[in-house]
Amino acid sequence: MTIYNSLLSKKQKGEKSLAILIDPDKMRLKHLENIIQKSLDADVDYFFIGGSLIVNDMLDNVLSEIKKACDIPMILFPGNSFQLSYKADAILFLSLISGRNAELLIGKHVITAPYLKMSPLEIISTGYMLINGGVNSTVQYMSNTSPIPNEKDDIAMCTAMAGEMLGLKLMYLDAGSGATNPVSESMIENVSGAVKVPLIVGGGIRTPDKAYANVKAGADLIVVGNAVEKNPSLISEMAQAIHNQRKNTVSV
Ligand code: 1GP
Repeated sequence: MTIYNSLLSKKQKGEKSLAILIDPDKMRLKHLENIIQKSLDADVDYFFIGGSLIVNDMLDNVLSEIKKACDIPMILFPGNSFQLSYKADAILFLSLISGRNAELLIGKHVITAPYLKMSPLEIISTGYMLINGGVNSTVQYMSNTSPIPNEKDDIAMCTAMAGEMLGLKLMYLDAGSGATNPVSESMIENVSGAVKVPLIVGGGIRTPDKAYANVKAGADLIVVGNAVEKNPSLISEMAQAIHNQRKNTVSV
């Protein structure tokens, strides 16, 4: 089964997933081993691999290390069009639909399309929506776009609806890495009610309680980076919060 089809079937069953975000720039291999082991123990569903800048040559190394150690699917979450590798399983083909920078809506896609066409990667078109997380995020600066204000649920809903109508297969609400204010439950509830495609939520999620509140509000997949980078022991608590919701939903 493809990764996308597994996301769809989980959504149908009300099962929720956790992805751990690994930024190859920040990751030392010793630390990576620990994150992989804890992810295996906690039954983490996916690894997202990416960062706004990748300034070293760690991308391929990180992918090889994960592959050697486990079968958890590796999904590229590229901060720019150079962050490509055939070693991953899939790529989020991101269109920054919250912004009005044509390069990030279609321009870079034209440049990377021939490479991706030849690649074995599963390509998952994704409507990427940057939400104001209370700090000037790297994505905001690098993309030269304004995020959607965090209380404007209606703008987020209409943006997601338009993205779905354009054929995008996933929606991603991101408050940006290290956000002080993660995406609100109210926005998650409104956006998840407005579209049928699976909804990813990330940015500034630091506690299992917030992860739990997000899946309750309608998120299908929670992405956590910084918090587990600082404290890998959080992985099991995060997974429990998200997967317990899974059990509760199934047994209803
Ligand atoms: C992925 O940007 C997030 O959506 C990750 O954010 O590093 O703050 O968890 P954190």
